[in-house]
Amino acid sequence: MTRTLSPRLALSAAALLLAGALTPGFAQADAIRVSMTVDNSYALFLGDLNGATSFVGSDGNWPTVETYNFNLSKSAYIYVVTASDRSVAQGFLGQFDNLSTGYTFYSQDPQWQVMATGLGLNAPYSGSSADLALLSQEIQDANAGGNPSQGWTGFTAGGNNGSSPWGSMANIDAAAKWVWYGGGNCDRSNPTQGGCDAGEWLVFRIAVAATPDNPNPDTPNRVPEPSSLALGGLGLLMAAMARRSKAQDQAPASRLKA
Ligand SMILES: [Ca+2]
Ligand SMILES: [Ca+2]
Repeated sequence: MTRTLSPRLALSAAALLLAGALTPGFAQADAIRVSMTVDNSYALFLGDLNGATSFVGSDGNWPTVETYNFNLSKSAYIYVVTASDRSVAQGFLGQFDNLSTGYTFYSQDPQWQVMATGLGLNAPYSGSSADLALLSQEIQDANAGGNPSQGWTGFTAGGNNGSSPWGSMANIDAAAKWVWYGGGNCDRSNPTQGGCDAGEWLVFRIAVAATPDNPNPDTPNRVPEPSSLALGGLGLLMAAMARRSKAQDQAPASRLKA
């Protein structure tokens, strides 16, 4: 005896699946909280392997830490566009908490990649279609091994949160380190110190599905490691960013130039 699903029942099941997948906060998307700052400025985007699809926020004041919350699927990427003033110091400092799994990682975790566009000023710092297109084009160029950094490469870690000239940044663990790209005329051993141009603007990125054993899950030779997702992401669709909490922390009492 054979049984077939009635057309009506099949349609209902499909509709339910679709509704679940499209609902923000869908149970399998992970809630991520990011607290970060950049010396001197950044824009935070979400996207996939081949481009940026949504703008989260930006800031150009290094003494403040900004906190953002959003839900991400396993296939998502976080992109951080950065630029400096080529003066005193430069760096990206951040803490990323997966509120769904309790996993925390920092700006210096090895799953991060960085690339230098060499385009200079006018980095994409908004959610305009032109900025999303520009960033996506540079991402695709880097995916193909282009740009001054010859594709995505490694960053160089500098001092911990609390180190000079910045001092301690609120809402970020002391274990987090300032990082930058050791390109251009920067000190290769510690590009966060001394004003320099690493081939800006730069783009940092991390795959939600990245793990310490498999930092680049979408590269052709990947070996899937589904058991220990760095962000623990299990969602099917990016549920997009939710809100930027204005928990902008106070600047240190003495505002050093950096
Ligand atoms: Ca800031
Ligand atoms: Ca600077």
